[in-house]
Amino acid sequence: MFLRPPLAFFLLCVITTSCSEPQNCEDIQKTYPVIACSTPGRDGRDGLKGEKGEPGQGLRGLQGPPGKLGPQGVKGDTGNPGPKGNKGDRGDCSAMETKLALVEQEMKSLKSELVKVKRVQSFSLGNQPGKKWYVVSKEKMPFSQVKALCDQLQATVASPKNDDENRAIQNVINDVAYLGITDEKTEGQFMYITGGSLTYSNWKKNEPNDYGSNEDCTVILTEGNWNDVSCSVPYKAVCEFPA
Ligand code: MAN
Ligand code: CA
Ligand code: CA
Repeated sequence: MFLRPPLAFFLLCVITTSCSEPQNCEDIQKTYPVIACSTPGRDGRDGLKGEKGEPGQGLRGLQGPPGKLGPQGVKGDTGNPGPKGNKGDRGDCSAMETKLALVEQEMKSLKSELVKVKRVQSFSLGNQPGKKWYVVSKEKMPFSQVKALCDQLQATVASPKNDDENRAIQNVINDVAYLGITDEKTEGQFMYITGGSLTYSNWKKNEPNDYGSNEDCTVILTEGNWNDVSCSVPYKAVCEFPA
């Protein structure tokens, strides 16, 4: 069956316009009256990307294995000290106490022995209570040895500070003996070897004379007066002990 051309054209237009925009169709119709209304247009450009969709409704997968151990962290600050502990038990001190009592008894006995020994010694040396006392050596020796000897006895080389002390020394010596007085530091300036300038002297007439420019030590003569002598010549030692 063949439709007549004007009817066929009309039907074609009706079919094509029903599935496309009327404006486009009219435009195309104006330019291409037959072809334009019967051919679909080309696809347009892709639109902008849509927003992310909601998570799916499917089942959640199983939890994976734990990850690797991380690196060690930085050491923290020192904590506060803990509370003080309770006092411990009293140990067994009985053995120690017995020993202590024994030591105390021995100390008491030694002290009374020492009192006796000191009394005998004082009597034999002719010591006077409250006064310095002196011990004389048997041997003669240079001044350096005299100092060492008195040091060893925890004493000093005798240094009379007044007539009374000078006489006490004179009374114990039976020969010339060194005193703890020299001018080794500054020639002509006699001083105590323990320090300080002389506060008392008993020089023999015309002494000190620094004979041979080599006399820096002092001796006490048996008469009780003093002479400056060479420190290397041997004389007796007199050591002095406090009262
Ligand atoms: C004489 C005097 C003293 C001197 C001695 C030295 O006795 O000159 O001053 O110290 O000789 O041996
Ligand atoms: Ca001198
Ligand atoms: Ca002299």
